[in-house]
Order: sequence, then C-alpha cells, then structure tokens
Amino acid sequence: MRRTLFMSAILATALAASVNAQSFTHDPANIPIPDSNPAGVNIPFAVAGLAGGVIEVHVHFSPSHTWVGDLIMRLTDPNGVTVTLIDRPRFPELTFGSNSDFLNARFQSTGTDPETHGGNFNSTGLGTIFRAHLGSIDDFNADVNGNWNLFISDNEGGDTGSFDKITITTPEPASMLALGAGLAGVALRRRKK
Ligand SMILES: [Ca+2]
Ligand SMILES: [Ca+2]
Ligand SMILES: [Ca+2]
Repeated sequence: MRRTLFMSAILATALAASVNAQSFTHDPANIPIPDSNPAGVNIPFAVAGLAGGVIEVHVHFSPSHTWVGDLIMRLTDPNGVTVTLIDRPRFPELTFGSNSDFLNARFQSTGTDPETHGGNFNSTGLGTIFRAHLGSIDDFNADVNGNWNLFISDNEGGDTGSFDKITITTPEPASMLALGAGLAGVALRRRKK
C-alpha cells in the first residue's frame, strides 16, 4: 500500500512537471497600447522549451482595455505564420465596434468567434473560450521555439488599455505521457497484490 502511494505521488509529480514544462509565458512590465494609432505596438518574445503544436494562446491585459472594438491583435510565429486573434470585434457592424472590456482571452482551435462576442472578453475560470478570428492557432503547427511577435493596435480615441502577458501552451510531450502511463501501470499492478 505504501509503495502504491509512493508510485502515485511520482506519477502526479511527473504529470504536473510535464504540464508546467509545456507552457511559456512572456510577462514584461505592462505595455500601454497607443490610443487611436493604427501603427500599434509590436511585442517580440522568444519561446524556448516547448514541443509540438500550439493548443492555446492566452493574452492578458492589466488593467483591462475598456473598449475591445478598438483593438486588433495579430500573432506571428517563428516560421512567419500570422494569425489574427481579434480584428475590432463587432466593427463595422457597430459604428465603434463592441464596447465590452478586454481582460484576457484564451484562444483555442475551437470556440467563440471574437467578432460575434457580445460580452466582456474574460476567459478566467469557466469564462468564454475563443477561436482566432482569421486563421487558427492550429496554423502554428511547426516548431514553436524561436522568435514570436504579438502586434496590438488601438484604432479609435478615448478608451485605452495595457498589455500584461501572453502564455503559449503546447501538448504534453509523448515521452512524459509514456512515463506517466508506465508509472500508472506499476501503481495498478502493485495495488492488485
Ligand atoms: Ca471587426
Ligand atoms: Ca482607444
Ligand atoms: Ca506584465
């Protein structure tokens, strides 16, 4: 019994480590987005230590931007693939686009199109999961390690916000999954004795 618990603890540790190893966060001092300036700001960052395709991109603002319909965000990977995460949600459907706040958004391969989203952009907890508006995060399917660029622009005057951080997540490495399965098998065999 004691051994089973020990092996289970190792398994849990291995799985937790693999999850941690597969996220990369770029968290600089917060960057104000220039108001009403289509030239925007480029936020370059270098990813290391990841493997496989991207399963989630998570963008945070702090404090929130108070009018998401002002914002365009494009993410470019080390291979030069550019995906448009949002492009002034609900503009030009509404004259100034969606007046909702942008707090943070988790982009996955499937989810709500930002263009049609009515409420605040908040993916915390059970909050809304988005897909990219143009292209898909599945397009980031080659080696993800290297130099990325997040472009953000604010295209109308008045409301403003600051970029906080971005997290790129890839699947658990196959080797870690195999190790986890192997340890689970050991724990099960021990339990039967
Ligand atoms: Ca739009
Ligand atoms: Ca603005
Ligand atoms: Ca930050």
